Amino acid sequence: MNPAEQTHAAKLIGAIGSRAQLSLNGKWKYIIDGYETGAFGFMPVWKDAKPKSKSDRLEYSFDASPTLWVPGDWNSQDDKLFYYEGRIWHRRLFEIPEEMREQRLFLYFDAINYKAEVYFNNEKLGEHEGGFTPFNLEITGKLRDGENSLIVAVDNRRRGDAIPSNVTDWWNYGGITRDVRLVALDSTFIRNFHFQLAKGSANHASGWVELDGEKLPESVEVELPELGLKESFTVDDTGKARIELDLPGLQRWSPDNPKLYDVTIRAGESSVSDKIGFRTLETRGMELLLNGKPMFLRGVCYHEENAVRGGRAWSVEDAKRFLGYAKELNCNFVRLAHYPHNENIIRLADEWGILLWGELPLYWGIHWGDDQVLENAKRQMGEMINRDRNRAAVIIWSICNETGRTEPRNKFLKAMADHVRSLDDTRLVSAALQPDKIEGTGKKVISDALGEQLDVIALNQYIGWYDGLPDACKTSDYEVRFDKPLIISEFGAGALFGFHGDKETRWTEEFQAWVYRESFPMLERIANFRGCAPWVLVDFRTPLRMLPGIQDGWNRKGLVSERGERKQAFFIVQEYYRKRLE
Ligand code: GCB
Repeated sequence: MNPAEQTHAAKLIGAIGSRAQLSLNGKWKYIIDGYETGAFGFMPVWKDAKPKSKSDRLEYSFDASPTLWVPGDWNSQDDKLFYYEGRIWHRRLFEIPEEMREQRLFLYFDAINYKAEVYFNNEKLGEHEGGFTPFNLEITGKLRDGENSLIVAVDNRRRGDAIPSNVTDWWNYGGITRDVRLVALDSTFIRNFHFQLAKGSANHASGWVELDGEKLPESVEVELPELGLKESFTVDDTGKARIELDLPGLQRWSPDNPKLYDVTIRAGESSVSDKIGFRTLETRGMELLLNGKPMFLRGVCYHEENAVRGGRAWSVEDAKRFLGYAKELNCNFVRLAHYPHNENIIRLADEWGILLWGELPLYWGIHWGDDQVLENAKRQMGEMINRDRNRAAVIIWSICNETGRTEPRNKFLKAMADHVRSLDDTRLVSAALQPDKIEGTGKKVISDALGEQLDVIALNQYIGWYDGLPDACKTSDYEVRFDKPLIISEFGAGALFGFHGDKETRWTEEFQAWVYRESFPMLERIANFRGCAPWVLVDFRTPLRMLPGIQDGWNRKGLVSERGERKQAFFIVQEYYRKRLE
């Protein structure tokens, strides 16, 4: 089996939550491999050998090693791993239930940051690069009776040619940060499917079903019981079927009515079910249209972190807590910054009616000229899209954040925009850009050539924080040189919760509130302004922010502190969005 092929995005198993599975979450043994020798040196950890006699020399032992919880980053689980960047070997032993043994079996990892090498029963299965997207590896025919051994080497060292690159303004949490599943499937199974309203149509769905297996049935059946629909579609000899289906009487999904339909797809003996919402999405000039109606995005940015507990967020409970804050703010939109977030939050947004922006960590200093980096970016993008392609909540795929304007970057990002559209033409493509100043005036223009490739222009802007004092908002104006909608994808200021003073004093809640008060009227003057997302919902950990007594390792631009306390600015944003609802 070719490992590169196995980790290819197109081969991802979709609707993973509804497949027959055994969770491999729980306590995993771990061995720190500080000099990265566990795969080849005198300490071949991957072999998980046991001493055969008392004179045997073995210089490691998983059995005697401590444990980490999976899912979970290592940094927040053990003080001595807090700053660790390197390789850690993880091991889980498990038995395979009798009823699964005759099926095709896959290991499915929701995410591992950053690089993973997977060994099963002492054989290397494959590798995966990219810390925030899922991948799966087949283990059919490799089972042992009794205990099976799954060993994963996780390496979170930063690299210039990785995605993201060396420097980010967030914590580089390492580990098996999301669920691990053993998935049992039929010999021919439905690997993935796309089923959404066709671009430009209010009630006609189109898409595809992709089968995997040697014996292909002649057709697949798609059923939506609530609409009384059941239809068959022909399977071609590559195992793909095209779906075209009218949905009469459809209630379209929207934040006000997040209606999801049960959809079942059958292929021979195999079937898969999902809950799917259907909505249209388009732009017309400066307008952003959901189900044909202009909309304004009342958003907020969120890092995938449970600051209150410490560490990466991953669970349904985490998602409820943080989308709960967003709801309280009167949001209808969340920018999931700066990388693909876990599937739980995306599915909850589908249920709760919150629109989402999904993003790839093409952030700051990427090696744009490197073809392998482009391949890596395309694969990670494919993995995110293949996981989320049926989620009505997701409306935007963002291809980068604050990237310097060079020719190689423009070429790379044009290739990314084309790639996204080739995988999914039902959503909008955006990117967080930065403005240009016109010297001697308060005017700033958004003229980045990348704007040509985007459906929605997005701008990170910090007047009042990095750029002058909040008063500057009164005399500053933005002009968007594209006839397209604009989202302010970041704005805000830092404040330490509970630190009070006059509004001129940096880091006070009053200063932060002042920035928001001044920002909204300025943003309202921009003709294309169709939404905004304050930076950021909750204070988050980052090694870039070390100011003692104020930051202490936290970016303080949260509207909510790391202990869940709401700052003054929270209520200003909440009130602005309440008025926007009227
Ligand atoms: C930005 C970045 C974001 C940072 C933020 C800040 O422009 O996109 O990742 O955390 O500014 O706080 O400066």
